[in-house]
Amino acid sequence: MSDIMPSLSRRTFMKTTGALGALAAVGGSVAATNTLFGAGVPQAHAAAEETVTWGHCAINCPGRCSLKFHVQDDEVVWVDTYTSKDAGFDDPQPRACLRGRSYRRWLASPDRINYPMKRVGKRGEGKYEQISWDEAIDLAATKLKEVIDKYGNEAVYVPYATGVSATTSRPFNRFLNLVGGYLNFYNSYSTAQISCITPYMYGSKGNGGSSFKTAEDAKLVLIFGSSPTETRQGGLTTHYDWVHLRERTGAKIYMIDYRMNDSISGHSEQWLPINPGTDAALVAGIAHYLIKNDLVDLDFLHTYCQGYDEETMPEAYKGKNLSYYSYIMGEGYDKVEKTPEWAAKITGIPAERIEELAEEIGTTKPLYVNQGWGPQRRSNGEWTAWAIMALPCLVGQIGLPGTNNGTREDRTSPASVSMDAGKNPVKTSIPCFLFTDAIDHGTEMTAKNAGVKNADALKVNIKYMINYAGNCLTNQHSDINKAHDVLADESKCEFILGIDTVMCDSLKYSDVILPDLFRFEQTSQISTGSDTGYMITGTACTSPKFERKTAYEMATLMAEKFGVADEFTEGKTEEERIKEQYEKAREKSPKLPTWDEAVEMGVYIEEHAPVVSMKKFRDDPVANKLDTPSGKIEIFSEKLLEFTEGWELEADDTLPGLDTMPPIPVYLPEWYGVENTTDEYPLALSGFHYRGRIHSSWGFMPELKEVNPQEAWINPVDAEPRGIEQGDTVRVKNEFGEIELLAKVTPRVVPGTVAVSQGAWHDADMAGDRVDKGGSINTLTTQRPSPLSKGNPQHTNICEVVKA
Ligand SMILES: Nc1nc2c(c(=O)[nH]1)N[C@H]1C(S)=C(S)[C@@H](COP(=O)(O)OP(=O)(O)OC[C@H]3O[C@@H](n4cnc5c(=O)[nH]c(N)nc54)[C@H](O)[C@@H]3O)O[C@H]1N2
Ligand SMILES: Nc1nc2c(c(=O)[nH]1)N[C@H]1C(S)=C(S)[C@@H](COP(=O)(O)OP(=O)(O)OC[C@H]3O[C@@H](n4cnc5c(=O)[nH]c(N)nc54)[C@H](O)[C@@H]3O)O[C@H]1N2
Ligand SMILES: [Mo]
Repeated sequence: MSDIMPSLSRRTFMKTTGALGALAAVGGSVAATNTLFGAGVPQAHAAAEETVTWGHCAINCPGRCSLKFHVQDDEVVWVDTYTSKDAGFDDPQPRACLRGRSYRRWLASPDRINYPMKRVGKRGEGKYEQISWDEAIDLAATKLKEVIDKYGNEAVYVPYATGVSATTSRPFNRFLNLVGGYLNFYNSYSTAQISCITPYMYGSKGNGGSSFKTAEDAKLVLIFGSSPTETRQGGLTTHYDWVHLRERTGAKIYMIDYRMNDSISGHSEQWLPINPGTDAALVAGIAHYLIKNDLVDLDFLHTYCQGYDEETMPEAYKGKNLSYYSYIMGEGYDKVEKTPEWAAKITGIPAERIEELAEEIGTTKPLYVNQGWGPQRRSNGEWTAWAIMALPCLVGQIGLPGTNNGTREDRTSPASVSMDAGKNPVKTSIPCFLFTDAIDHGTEMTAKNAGVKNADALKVNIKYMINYAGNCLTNQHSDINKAHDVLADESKCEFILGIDTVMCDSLKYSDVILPDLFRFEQTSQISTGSDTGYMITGTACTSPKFERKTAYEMATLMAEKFGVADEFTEGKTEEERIKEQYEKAREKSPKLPTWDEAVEMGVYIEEHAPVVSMKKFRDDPVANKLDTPSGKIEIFSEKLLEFTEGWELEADDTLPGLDTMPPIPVYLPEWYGVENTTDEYPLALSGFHYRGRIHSSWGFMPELKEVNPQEAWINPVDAEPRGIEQGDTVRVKNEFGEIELLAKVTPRVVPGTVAVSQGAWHDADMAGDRVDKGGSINTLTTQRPSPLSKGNPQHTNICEVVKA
């Protein structure tokens, strides 16, 4: 570009063609004047100055990239992003992806929510009528008072929701904390299983992974279930680090995935196809080969780890064949030797290939083992994640340059301080995935059967919810048909307040809806990053349109009704709060620019040194003990055994022959997994996060849907006997429901498994046949949680596929 137009920057181009640019923006009025140039041009538009404000994506994407809003006459006329004009060509650039650049379509969409509304149809029907702000807040506050008086604050809940990320994104929690609090949740839908298991193994100190930059020093890179090209999009996220890694490393790379994901397309030799949910079996088969061929690093295992063999078992468990070695060699637990042949049957990877890989793993150093969160968002996810983390331990590839501890890569961001949401007087907490149970039969939920924390049991069912920026009531939760039945029953949850920008499926269950402004329609700040960190400071691109308000204003109005507005605001506007928080961040990190500079530059970039996880522990395991009970890496966890004692599990949650959850990283066959398909539902069905959306966000936009159709990936081996061809409309069904979408017949998915991206907009006649024409995989997922973390096992399903 600079070679062709050396002196004409985009900005000068806009200035010199100002009148023409304005004409394009007001096509209708131009036509009416019947002349393109001269006196006919509407005066106001011809004179319109373009202003540019910075903003950022606030959706739950690791990118949260920079956006530039070009505004004329208080209307956004186009959106672009940080470019090489804002930096040098070689500098890192947090550019937005196509979704971010399409924001103008969303912010000015005919589907945008403009007014407060109240429900006039049944829950889930989506029928609403406009009401005033006064009436809306009055309804929401009156009902909240009633619920608190009748049931107590534990009946109030703010469900998991990730549509807004910024330093002031929890105003409703702050408000509720001032009026007695609400039922807490723990876990996330993103990482319930891996976040639960990792502290048992590494403690909290060994938790983080090594950065991708570190992997540049590796000779072998193994990535289990991660696709940075799809889930780390944007100019300066891990996708960028991934591309660099590819260019710079001399390492061999393998990606282990049940589908050939976009990160390896064009590099098919790097794809190691595996049956979903069976990674722990692959690791066990590799471990067997390593043991048989003296390739394990016994020095490392004996110095740094507990539970590998008898020698490193805790005293009370010696002599019982409970070590990892016993499990692998067929002496403990199930008494089955985990040979590569055994693993081959389960994983679908030939035994010779497993042996070759094991040989490479045993002889190539440094080894960088990394996992995404796909393998753990499953019914056996805690043990799968643990097994993958055990792999680098077996060969001592932890804490050294070029290695990783088997968790996801490190990400660093500039210092930031979030709004103080206050203290919640209610301490009881539930796993976020179990909120529909807590609505339906909360009082039956206990610590032992449902992971209730800080109380033995729930005292009341959930009766009131504030659903702010989330589609997790139905679309992003599981078993949409069951969720619908629970939510549609007004005697269960008595009131739902919904705050969003479009009518997503979950919002249709709201009794009152409030119209929100995007973060780029108000002052906002966010810190994020990957190997490089960045911070974006944005200001309102236009004045608020229609009757939309900020969430901070909405929470203030609710606080007024309860007489706690002064305590809520402390006399501060949201912008004043953001500035105050920013000054605190600058105290932590004095190199941050001043507020005014931050606003002016919009994007602040901070380079970080590569991180080698657990380096200190590797250097000196005595001085830098881990905070596990043994101070070491625990491949056998006594703490897990104790914690789960007396838990009530459904029978097949346990490994055959064990009456508790295994305290070592074994392979557990999944319920609803490849080993548990049925005659009726003979195929496994697994999800993934799609490049076309962030979850359900952007999922309604026709232009993006056209580029990124909703498809069921099916191998030709499975398609052919079903008479299914590329592009056919198919139905995917199981005991929970039925969806309709297009077939993508492709060898990029393993035989026996169907892949459907998560996040499509649910679209079914809920009073009729309930067939979901939107193709949302959550019509087919179960609400049964994974056993230990009580997390969402949304990638573990079985199905049948037929031509529609
Ligand atoms: N474009 C886009 N980006 C996103 C998101 C989005 O919706 N769209 N969501 C964001 C959010 S909130 C999150 S939490 C992250 C999610 O990030 P991840 O959880 O890492 O993403 P997934 O796509 O669920 O899984 C990653 C890969 O694992 C594979 N996989 C699934 N099951 C298995 C298995 O059993 N074994 C193996 N080996 N592989 C398996 C999938 O095919 C996929 O390629 O992404 C973030 N980024
Ligand atoms: N089957 C299956 N289900 C999954 C997953 C999976 O892998 N498989 N992944 C899970 C994961 S990891 C996650 S994080 C969850 C995510 O689930 P959600 O947190 O529900 O994420 P989104 O679907 O993006 O919904 C965000 C909502 O916020 C709204 N929104 C966007 N901007 C604004 C704003 O400025 N203000 C307001 N008020 N609203 C706004 C959007 O319109 C949208 O309705 O989904 C989970 N669900
Ligand atoms: Mo997530």
